[in-house]
Amino acid sequence: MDNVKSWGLTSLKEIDPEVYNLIELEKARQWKGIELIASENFTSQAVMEALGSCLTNKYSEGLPGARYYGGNEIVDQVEVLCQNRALEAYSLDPEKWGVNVQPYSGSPANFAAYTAILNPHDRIMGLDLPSGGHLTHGYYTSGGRKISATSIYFESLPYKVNSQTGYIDFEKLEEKAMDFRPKLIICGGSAYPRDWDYAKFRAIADKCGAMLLCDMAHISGLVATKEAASPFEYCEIVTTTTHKSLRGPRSGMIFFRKGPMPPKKGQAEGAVYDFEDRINFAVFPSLQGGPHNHQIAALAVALKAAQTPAFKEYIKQVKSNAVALATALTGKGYSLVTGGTENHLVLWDLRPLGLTGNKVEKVCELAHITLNKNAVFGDSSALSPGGVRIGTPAMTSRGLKDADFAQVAEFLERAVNITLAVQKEHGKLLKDFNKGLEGNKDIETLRADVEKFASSFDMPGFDASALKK
Ligand code: DSN
Repeated sequence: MDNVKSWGLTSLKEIDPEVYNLIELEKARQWKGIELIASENFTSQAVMEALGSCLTNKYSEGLPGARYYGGNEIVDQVEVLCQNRALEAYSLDPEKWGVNVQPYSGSPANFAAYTAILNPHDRIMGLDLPSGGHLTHGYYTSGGRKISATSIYFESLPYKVNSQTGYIDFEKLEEKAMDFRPKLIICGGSAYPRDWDYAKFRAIADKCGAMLLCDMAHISGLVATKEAASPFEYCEIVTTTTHKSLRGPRSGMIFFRKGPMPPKKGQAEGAVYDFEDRINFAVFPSLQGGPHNHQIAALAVALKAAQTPAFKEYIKQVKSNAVALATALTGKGYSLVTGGTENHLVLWDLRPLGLTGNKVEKVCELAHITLNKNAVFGDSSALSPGGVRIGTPAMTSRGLKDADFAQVAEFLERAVNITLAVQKEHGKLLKDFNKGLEGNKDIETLRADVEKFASSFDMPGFDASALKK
């Protein structure tokens, strides 16, 4: 057997150069490119230190003070600290709200919340994926194929955005909800560029007798800094990931109401919310095993940072950059869903140009700009959608300001023009189109300009100067 020093105290570079080199390559990719995926961000060195800590070694099934293994006296403190910071970050009264910080990420958090409050085949309504919703809010295809476990285990009926305006169609939602009588309405989405009118959702939920859950994953940094409306005022449950605009590690949280329920007709006097035990039990033992304590510690670090004035400034800049990008793109005559943005993303409708999101995504990728194809309302296929989603959180973390996002819009315009030219010359069929990308000089020039621009900005999380050598 190797001694501990040789297998357990030797650097990654020495032990496994293959993985080490791949990580170095990924660092260079992140540093040299323009990262516009709306759900991504660059987290801090402090968060990464916690993620790479010895906390990964510990099993701790259960909750602080009630674990199934010994040796959790420190891990208990980590989790309680994280819980407290989570409530503080969203200005929640611990008498009225609790939080479970153990979900491994957003999709498990959502499924745990559903498991806690629904029975199999209960009815739910979430924003349709092509309208900007999320898979876990109950997606099935137009052909009826159930894609998400949420639609496999529960009966799901989506609501949509208005096809003219791109805003949530509340009238139709209400009409559908009154017929369908869901037990749960889910608000929140992955590609919705506007703020959420939670009061309207609440009114509809009350009218049809549903609970209201918000998945605030995309905007959790905006909500923490009060730069977006708060779902906590109106929802019974709020779920989130923690690595998007919140800029933490990859993880998830479920917030739930506790204490007395507000009096309501037909409700027993003195009724109290019973989510706490049900949600904790759904997370463990129903769905998960041991919590990822390194993630929980890293999340505590991010939640501390999220309460600083500097983070508030950051989120304001995220929004301002999104407006700058939207203004530049619409100024060039391009079409954005809802005509603009109130949060951290824009949804660019490429159909008026005769392009698909796939092609623009591909050209951008070759030019070292990362964004994703995205359905826009009216699209029938999520696999060949008519738009791209563009987010500002990651590049704002690198210090980009409004004028820099106007420059990003210039790069995007060049990418779109290249896509149009290649499509004109080689045709729409993907295999023909792809031929026009091989050795394309305009893409090479754009890539060089993009890399020069992106690598002039600071890089959080790791020392990019080492990559310059
Ligand atoms: N994959 C995330 C997004 O891009 O929005 C959501 O889970």
